[in-house]
Amino acid sequence: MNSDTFLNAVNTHFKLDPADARLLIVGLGATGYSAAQFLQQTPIKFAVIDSRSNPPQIDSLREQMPDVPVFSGGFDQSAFEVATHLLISPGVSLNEKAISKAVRAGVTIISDIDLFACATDKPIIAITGSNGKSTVTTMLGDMGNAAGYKTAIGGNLGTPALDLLQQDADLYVLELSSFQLERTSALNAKAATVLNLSADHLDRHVGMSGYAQEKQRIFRGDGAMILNADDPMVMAMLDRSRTHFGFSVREPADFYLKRGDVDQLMFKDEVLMNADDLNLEGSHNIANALASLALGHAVGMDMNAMCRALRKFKGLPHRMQKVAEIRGVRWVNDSKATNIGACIAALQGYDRKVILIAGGDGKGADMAELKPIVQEKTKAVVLMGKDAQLIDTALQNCVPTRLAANMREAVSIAAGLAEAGDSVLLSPACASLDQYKSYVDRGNQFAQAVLELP
Ligand code: UMA
Ligand code: ADP
Repeated sequence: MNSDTFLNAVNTHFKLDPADARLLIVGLGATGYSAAQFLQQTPIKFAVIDSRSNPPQIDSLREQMPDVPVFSGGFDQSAFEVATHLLISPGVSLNEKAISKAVRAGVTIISDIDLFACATDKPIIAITGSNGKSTVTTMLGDMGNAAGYKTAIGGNLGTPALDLLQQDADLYVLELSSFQLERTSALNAKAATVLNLSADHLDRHVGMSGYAQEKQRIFRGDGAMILNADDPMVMAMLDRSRTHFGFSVREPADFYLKRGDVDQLMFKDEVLMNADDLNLEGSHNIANALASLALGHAVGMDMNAMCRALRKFKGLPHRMQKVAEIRGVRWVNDSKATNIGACIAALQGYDRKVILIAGGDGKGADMAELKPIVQEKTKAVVLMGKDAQLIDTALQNCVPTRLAANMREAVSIAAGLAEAGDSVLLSPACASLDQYKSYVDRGNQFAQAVLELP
């Protein structure tokens, strides 16, 4: 797309005219840096601010864009006062005092996703939900490429959306978090989905309804809606006047799992493939495959090519990943389970007894929701991290619990409890940042502790 078309689009959506606009990028992480690099190629004037004294990209930014004003070490109100538009990184809450004050004074909020949407005329597939986003985004990338589209994948997955514009793609697949969506208004995806809704990030959103409302923003525009027919909160978002497809692992839908001697993935009356041909654990991954097929179908991908890609898909690391089988005990790393919904989905897939390792930062969720499935599927729970005590209280009178100071101790306690035929599952239901650099670090420490067991 040429620069005039982009400038017209931002002017139409956000009254952003380079002649008088002053844009402030709030946050200098991956998102802020990608926005600065993108804006540097346009006539739009901008500055950058970060509350951290040494934000991750400050040296590169100063070196590459010496003329761009950069403020760090706090949200200085004066920087906000001259801004007409704020591009706010997802890690920064809209409730920050300086931001609320600027909004009251009439400043316009935009996101990197808005700039991206204004900068491309290629089709976009947009994916959100409490769980499964990264898996479905990656599946669609593989499917798109198998179906002959040059497909670029990113967003919350890791590569900021604006960086994807450097790739010569003819289809973009974006994973979007509730934080990205709450500050995005110009996206009009050709196909979009909310995969599921369960409690997450309730420390940043106003209850479940606030969280659901942010997720629903993914359906702005007039593209196809792909909805989880098994999730009433998602189905409540359906607009029947639009093209829509449902997916279900429980009952017939546009895309669904037909149970029988051989379970099959179906599109209406057509058999697409056997469920066993997916190399993935758990019925939640069948739901992910069905959602991916529906999204791909909505943008015109060939069904056979999509199924071919699904058969080859091996799953992502730190999601139900088998680490080892030691003396009949299977050790599974599901460190990416950073909320209750993911932990419940993980446990649901088990038909043998599990010793669950959980805990970390619960982000304000009600841990008592874990109680029924923990009672049904686990033998014992080993807890660690900031909210260990809180989860322990929530699981009272359920199964035996033990507290561990760190991963090595958690693994050693679990090894002492497990007998041949059991599984030990790290599926924390919590964020990792209280004790680890990331969920990847947490998963790696788990795998290392398991492999070093005597
Ligand atoms: N921060 C400050 N002050 C600032 C700016 C940020 O303290 O002025 C802190 C934030 O509170 C946060 C951290 O810095 O703890 C990073 O925030 P950021 O907005 O700078 O993050 P980016 O580096 O831009 O990365 C973001 C997404 N991060 C978050 O939403 C926290 C990345 O998702 C995403 O891959 C990237 O944009 C590209 O789109 C990560 C994530 O954890 C994987 N997402 C959450 C999740 O999946 O649960 C939502
Ligand atoms: P996200 O990007 O939404 O965090 P991931 O694909 O990274 O999703 O998976 C995160 C966690 O959720 C993992 O623990 C995974 O096993 C679990 N999970 C994946 N898909 C689903 C689903 N459809 N429903 C519930 N849990 C899921």
